Amino acid sequence: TLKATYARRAETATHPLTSYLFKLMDLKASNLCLSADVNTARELLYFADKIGPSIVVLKTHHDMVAGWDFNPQTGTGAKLASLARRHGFLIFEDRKFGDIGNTVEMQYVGGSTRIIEWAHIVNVNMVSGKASVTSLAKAAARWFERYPYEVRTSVTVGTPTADQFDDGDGISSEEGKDEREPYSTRRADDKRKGSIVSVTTVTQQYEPANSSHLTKDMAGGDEVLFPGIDGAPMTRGLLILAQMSSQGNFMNKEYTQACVEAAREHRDFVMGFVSQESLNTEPDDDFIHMTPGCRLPPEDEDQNGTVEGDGKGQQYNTPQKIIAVCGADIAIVGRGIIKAGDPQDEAERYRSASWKAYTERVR
Ligand code: UP6
Repeated sequence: TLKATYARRAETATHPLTSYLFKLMDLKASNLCLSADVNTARELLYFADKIGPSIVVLKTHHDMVAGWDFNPQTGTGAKLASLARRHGFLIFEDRKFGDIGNTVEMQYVGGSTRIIEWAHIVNVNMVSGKASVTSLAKAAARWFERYPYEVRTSVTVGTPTADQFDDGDGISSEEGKDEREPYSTRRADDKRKGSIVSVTTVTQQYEPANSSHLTKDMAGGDEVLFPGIDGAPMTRGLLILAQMSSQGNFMNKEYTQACVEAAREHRDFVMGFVSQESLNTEPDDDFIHMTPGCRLPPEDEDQNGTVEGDGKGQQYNTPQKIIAVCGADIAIVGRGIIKAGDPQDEAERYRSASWKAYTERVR
């Protein structure tokens, strides 16, 4: 796959979000992700807007941001989503989920930030085992099942009549009614009471928490999208953290291989990896790879020279090395851009260096 163009891979990718991302990359001539590691929501939105035109992915660490507005319709997540539509990029929350399956599920869909509502992509630190991947996949599927409809169930208590018998799920229901339920309504103790006689299920359209994630038609389409492309498909994707950039990290070959296996087992949800090189080895592998630990030497130095670490364990490679030599698809750059005198100019310098490395690779 190293020689395949992004345009070609957009046509063949299994995951709709990966396909969309490759399309964006081709259209914007960008394989750059900004790691917007800032302390305030104000700065985050500022960078998303200013650097948006140069990037295809905006990576966030929402838990380092002060002043995050949790309002699902007008808050920081919704604003980011709206900027993503305007400039044409995907939002990647670098949450590195790393707990047991049940916990990561709850962290993904719940809490006050409700990551699943505004982040197209999240990632997992698979140290706890493959179950964390399965659980996130299930959580996303379940979230979509009730989207964009909310099913309200009202339960009547009384003495059951013959035709109101339990159909096996512990709750008797009127025939022909939609029985999908929000997770909160079906409780274990309902089962034990045994006195529920009817369940009226009302399938009702509800205003999605973050309508800016919807495709143009569904959302009413008043925003300017990046010319030539529609809004992102209504789906969610996962990246597995398979290799790290930091010195002395414990992700050895065997561990990385287990990450690849987990990805292959969940092709409908796993888009690819955060890694230091391409991990596509089998003919069926069409995963996307994003690589952090990226920095360019100062403008007046050899652009393919080496770059020093940050003194806190971070190690850096040039876009040339990451994209052309190691075969990653997207270079992730944080401080290289954020801390520059002119971040907008610097983002363009990174975009063009990364794109040049890609064109060399596929040539
Ligand atoms: N990141 C790494 N290395 C990894 C995985 N993730 O650096 O292996 C993340 C960091 C940070 C960004 O959490 O957000 O990528 C890199 O930032 P920098 O470019 O400022 O070093």
